[in-house]
Parts: sequence; C-alpha cells; structure tokens
Amino acid sequence: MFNPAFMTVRQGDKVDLTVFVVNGDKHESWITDPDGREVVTKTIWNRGREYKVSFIAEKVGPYQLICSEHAPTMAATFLVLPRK
Ligand SMILES: [Cu+2]
Repeated sequence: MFNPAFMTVRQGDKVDLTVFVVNGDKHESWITDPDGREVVTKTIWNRGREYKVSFIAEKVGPYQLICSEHAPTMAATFLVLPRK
C-alpha cells in the first residue's frame, strides 16, 4: 500500500513526491493523469531506498499513482481541485 493513499492539490501546482519503500522487494510504479496519460513514466522502486518524482497538476480530477506488482490494492490518488 501507499501511505498516505489520498491527497488533494490545486490545479497548476507542481507536485513533488518523495517515496520511501518499506515493504516488498520491488514496485514498478508510475503516475497517470485523469485521461490515463503517463505523467511520471514507469520505474522500479526497490526496498530500502528513497525516490523522488514530480509532475504538474495541469488537469482537474484524479491523478493515480499505481504499482503494477501489487495492483489494485497498491495505489494512491492525487485529487486535483480547480484553482479559485
Ligand atoms: Cu508495489
């Protein structure tokens, strides 16, 4: 699982994500925008290491962080809210 698994951000924000892998040997992970387009390309995350990825939250709606090894339970959502 990802913890936290739900975050909200504002449209146009740059999301800087730092992930530390506690459990599981490896996780093939990526992030998609609300239209299913990859905004962070697939990479392998290994246990005991820290990874940094970032993307711009251009579209309103759910961005999904997915791990193919442990789908569908290992997923997280960044819900992008309209900028006021
Ligand atoms: Cu995983």
